[in-house]
Amino acid sequence: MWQQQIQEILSGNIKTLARCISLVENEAEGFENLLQQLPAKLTPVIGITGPPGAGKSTLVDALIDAMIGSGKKVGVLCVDPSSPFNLGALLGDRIRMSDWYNNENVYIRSLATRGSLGGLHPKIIEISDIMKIAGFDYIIIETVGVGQSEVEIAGLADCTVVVVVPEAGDEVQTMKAGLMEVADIFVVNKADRPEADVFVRNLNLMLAPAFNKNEIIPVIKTIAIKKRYR
Ligand SMILES: Nc1nc2c(ncn2[C@@H]2O[C@H](COP(=O)(O)OP(=O)(O)OP(=O)(O)O)[C@@H](O)[C@H]2O)c(=O)[nH]1
Ligand SMILES: [Mg+2]
Repeated sequence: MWQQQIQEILSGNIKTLARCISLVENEAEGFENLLQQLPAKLTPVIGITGPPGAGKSTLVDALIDAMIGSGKKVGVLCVDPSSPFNLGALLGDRIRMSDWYNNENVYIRSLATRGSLGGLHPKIIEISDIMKIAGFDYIIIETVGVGQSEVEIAGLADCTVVVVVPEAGDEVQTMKAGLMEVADIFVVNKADRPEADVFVRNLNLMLAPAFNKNEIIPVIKTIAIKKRYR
């Protein structure tokens, strides 16, 4: 049992991939058996997190564009907070990313958080393990950085990108501590805002203590909506 499905996923069968993800998502009968038989693959996972509305989905959209533009295949997991508060945003994601649904080099899958407030889907690790065998060059996981989710995503991702937006004055100081700690790369999105340069400078100052650990955390300005960075 499951060897046929696994072979199909390995050969890029998206329907079987989708069906097996649902099986695990719903913890349906046999899901543990399937997971036990999955071969291990090291497909790189990029985690995209940050406060609500920072432009994560817009950035993911731009990333997909760049990746498939260079001939890559990409799988995306969006973790939708099930709170009704975020329902509008969920719809927004669907609309923005809908362009990709018919592209054979892109697979986008939304997962509910199942009410675990701010958490990821309880089976996110297992679901990304299935995604890893499906022949993608990259896997992107988008999640809102609330609750403990950014810590969870950092544990799962090979590279964690924290997306923030420029705010006036000392707003950098009030950034959620968890977000500061998990970032491998900071993206200051909405750099079309006039506060962007000051914000980037303050962020770099705030990150300076981390240089003691010999790690430099890049800060990249983007205008995701225009697919631009500098
Ligand atoms: N001005 C400006 N607006 C942007 C930029 N990038 C995204 N936006 C807008 O910001 C809003 C939120 O963008 P999303 O991509 O949905 O943000 P998100 O972080 O995915 O939001 P959630 O998933 O709800 O947390 C949308 O109205 C975007 O059009 C940008 O570079 N500049
Ligand atoms: Mg989003």
